[in-house]
Amino acid sequence: MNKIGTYHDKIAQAAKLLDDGAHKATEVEQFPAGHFNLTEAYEIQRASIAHRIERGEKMVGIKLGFTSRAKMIQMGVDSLIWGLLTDQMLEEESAVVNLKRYIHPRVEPEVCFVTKKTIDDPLTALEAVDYLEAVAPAMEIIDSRYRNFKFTLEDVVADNCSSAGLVVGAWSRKFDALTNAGVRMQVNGRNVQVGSTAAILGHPLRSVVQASRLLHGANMSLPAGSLIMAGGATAAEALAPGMSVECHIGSGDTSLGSVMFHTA
Ligand code: OOG
Ligand code: MG
Repeated sequence: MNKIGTYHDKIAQAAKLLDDGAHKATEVEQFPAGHFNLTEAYEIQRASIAHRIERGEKMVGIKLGFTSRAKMIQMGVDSLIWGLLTDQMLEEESAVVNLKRYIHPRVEPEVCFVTKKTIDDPLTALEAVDYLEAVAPAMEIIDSRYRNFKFTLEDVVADNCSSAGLVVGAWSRKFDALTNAGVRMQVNGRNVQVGSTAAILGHPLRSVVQASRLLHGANMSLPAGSLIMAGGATAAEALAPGMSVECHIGSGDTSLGSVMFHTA
């Protein structure tokens, strides 16, 4: 087999393995150290998403990962990463999330934006708001396909940054409410994670700036009406059946509101 054939096989095989893991909710082994580099990891990610699209899933946006120190420390990875979101990942707000379709899910408090114009050029922080339709409190359900949720930077990128589910609360245009707002995630009424929106790159709008740069660098454009998940503000918490999970962002008049779901 020629060299190019071998290279493409490596990407295709890893993508198939990870997509199978995600599709069937089964763990996969971490790849041997150095099996692929970061550029190849993003190729594997895109090839695995192609399998989802073939099954009829629709792209709905992008997510950023490791935009906060809390997340970097929890997972031992210290570079910003990004992945793609499909409609199959959307879980209904205030409804019951069936954990059977996940492997070992965790939840983290986030902020979600929806765009109103195509993003295909790098944006500054000042420009970013012009490209956004609204913002909402959100939670991401991450579910690494790797055994014991253990991975390297390359592994997690190939695995579409552990993307698995997301729950989005009520939309508003309260972009001002995002400056150093308190973030509280509760399980069955008890605080399990507390933090601030400032933990997300200093301000969640910076995630939009980073997203625009990453998209531009990858020669991709993000259509109007797409979601951008800004990244976890705190460490993630393991999910189990019988939980009511709620996330509050801000308080009083400047509150962005809250978002919740139950597990079964
Ligand atoms: C990787 C995904 C990171 C975030 O918000 O930082 C992420 C993981 O922790 O498994 O989604
Ligand atoms: Mg996340």
